[in-house]
Amino acid sequence: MSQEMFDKLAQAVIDGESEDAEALAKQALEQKLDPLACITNGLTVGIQKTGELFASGEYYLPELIIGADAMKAAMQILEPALLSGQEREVTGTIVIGTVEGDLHEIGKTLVGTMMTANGFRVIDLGTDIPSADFIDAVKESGANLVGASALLTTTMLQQEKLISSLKDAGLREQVKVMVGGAPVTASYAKQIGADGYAEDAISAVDLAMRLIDAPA
Ligand code: B1M
Repeated sequence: MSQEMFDKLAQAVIDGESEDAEALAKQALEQKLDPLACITNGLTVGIQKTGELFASGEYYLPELIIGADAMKAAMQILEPALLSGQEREVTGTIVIGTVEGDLHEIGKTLVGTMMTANGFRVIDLGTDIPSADFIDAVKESGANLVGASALLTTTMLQQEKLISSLKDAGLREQVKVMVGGAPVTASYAKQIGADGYAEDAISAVDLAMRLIDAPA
């Protein structure tokens, strides 16, 4: 039954049907399906397919936009359910954002939600965030982690810029920097001097725990 729901959620995103996506997300919670599985095995499959159709020229930008809107509509229902089981508190504060020039928010927001669900204090700056804003937020919050998301091959260069800006601001020793996003790899993270790379929201939480030596 869960696979059927995952397929329906994926299709609602591919079709850009926000109302269907929202209604299905509500049904999924009523059926006690795991909200993270609905996001990973349903919505994410749908948005990836949408991206493939865009890349192959079958979909244009409007379809990409309405697909993302449908995904966000369902996430608004599912994400609060991810937070409901929160029990532990860790001593981590993370400033997270999507780097300058990049408007992709869904993955970054999911990472932020999973970090919150696992006891981190999350300061989510949003998208298209210049390095200077990350730095101001680290200074204001005393964060010990910075998370930078990038979805474009052009904007992943901003992750490197952020790391040098943190060095220039004298903050590099204070924070561990983690990077992620579809085009980012572990070797790229190493090359730019990040402390770690995570490929999805669950591994981002594990990585953050390791980086600040929090008990598992
Ligand atoms: Co864009 N887009 N997009 N897009 N878009 C991609 C990235 C693309 C691969 C599509 C394609 O061609 N197949 C392509 C990039 C090509 C490249 O760079 N080589 C692309 C393009 C070209 C563009 C535009 C340039 C299109 C145009 O205007 N002609 C434009 C750029 C705008 C800009 O940013 N300046 C653009 C715009 C958009 C929309 C606005 C329409 C929309 C985003 C809407 C929104 O976010 N509100 C959009 C979408 C939806 C996509 C795809 C289809 C899906 C992205 C997504 O939300 N995935 C994407 C194709 C793809 O990625 N396969 C595509 C779901 C999400 C859960 O996954 O974001 O990967 P993801 O996050 C994951 C992991 O990566 C990881 O954990 C998350 C959860 O598992 N992760 C982290 C992410 N951040 C992390 C941070 C961490 C750790 C892990 O630590 C800090």
